[in-house]
Amino acid sequence: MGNIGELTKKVKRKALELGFARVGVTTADPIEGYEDELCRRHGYDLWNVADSESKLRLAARPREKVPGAKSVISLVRAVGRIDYPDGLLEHLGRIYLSRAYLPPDDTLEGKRVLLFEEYLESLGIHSLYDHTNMQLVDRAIAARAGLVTYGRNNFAYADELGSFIIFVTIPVDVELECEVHEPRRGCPDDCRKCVDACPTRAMDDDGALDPSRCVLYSNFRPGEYKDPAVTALIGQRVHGCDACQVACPRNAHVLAAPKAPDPYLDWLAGAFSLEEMLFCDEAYYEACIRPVMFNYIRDIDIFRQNAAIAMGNSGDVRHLPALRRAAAEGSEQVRRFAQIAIEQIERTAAEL
Ligand code: B12
Ligand code: SF4
Ligand code: SF4
Repeated sequence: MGNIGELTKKVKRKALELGFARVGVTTADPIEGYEDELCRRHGYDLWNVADSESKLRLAARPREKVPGAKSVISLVRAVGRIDYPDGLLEHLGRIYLSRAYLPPDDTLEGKRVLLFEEYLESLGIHSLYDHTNMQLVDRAIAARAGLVTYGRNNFAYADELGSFIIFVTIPVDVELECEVHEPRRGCPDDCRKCVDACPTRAMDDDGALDPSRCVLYSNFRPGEYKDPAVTALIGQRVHGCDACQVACPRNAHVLAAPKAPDPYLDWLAGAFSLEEMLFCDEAYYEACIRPVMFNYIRDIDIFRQNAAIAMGNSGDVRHLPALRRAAAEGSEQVRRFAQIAIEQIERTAAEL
């Protein structure tokens, strides 16, 4: 193994060669202030944050969470320059459509990570990255490595890439040349566009998020835990939400820039429909759901429930025949959500 500076340069160069837009390295020290902030916020009960050993709190202590970790490499994938079809953006967040968040090993994005790890190994650096589970707090690590500043909307922004970036955070067993930067927020003091744009009012005036009100949280929870006060506000979104990023002036140049087509997404835009999702079978799941919604949900019934919720929110009477069929034939939870959607559409129609 060469000297630390040379080794770090090689690692960074390889990351860029493999298509990561930014790369930084920081220490495996705990993230200061993170656990206090987490405990101060509402809505994190799902992660059991009162317990100091909870998954989310441990994720801010790299050395403790990942035995043997000596430095942490922060990799950034830029996903803002993809031409996401409007018909899909109505229903899904960009991070999921990009297929780059927590990518499985047998996908193109997963292979990119594996190639990077193979290279590390060839330099005598062992990757301690967990390919399947949340491991460390991505944004705070990237902020300490000097790659990003925060937005009031909680997002991490990498200057001209905006917030449409996804992190892969790789702890390693070697001391590399580390950078340690103070985290900071890069927003004008008087801007609240993100807070105002949130469809579910999930952030307070200063941007502190209540995750239990965030759209994605509602999307991934099973039916019995979905909060009706939130589902009524999520509109057509079945997997994620970009409203607080799209409203942000720090992203305006990314949204206005030329985009590259993604042929799979163009195909998916023609194949995706809420009705197909409502009756999702194995074949439809494999072609249209798994490739963009593989991250959190393992129970196909939850996708069916999300489709019923979006149909109900649309108020569109054309959905009624499909919903009636689902209310008769679906599982208990699908029947329940289909029935709620039918009543919602009938109410909307009666009010017109
Ligand atoms: C749990 C989780 C969720 C939860 C809770 C989200 C949350 N904000 O806490 C739910 C399910 C709701 C969720 C939703 C989403 N998520 Co999520 N999520 C995570 C996860 C696993 C942990 C986040 C976490 O630590 N939360 C706890 C809070 C306390 O930490 P934090 O969000 O980083 O907040 C810090 C900042 O607010 C910061 N801060 C803000 N201003 C300032 C100012 C100063 C001066 C300082 C010091 C600090 C500071 O302080 C906090 C503590 O450090 C990460 C992946 C990972 N392994 O880290 C992805 C991650 C945060 N999610 C991501 C995304 C894209 C989303 C969604 C957009 C998905 C979607 N399309 O719907 C939404 C966005 C919600 C939002 N506004 O943040 C991306 C964000 C990418 C980016 N550019 O920032 C991440 C990083 C995944 C990834 N690998 O790229 N998510
Ligand atoms: S991702 Fe959507 S629901 Fe979550 S905080 Fe942002 S605007 Fe609100
Ligand atoms: S909308 Fe305004 S306050 Fe919110 S993240 Fe963007 S610049 Fe910051």
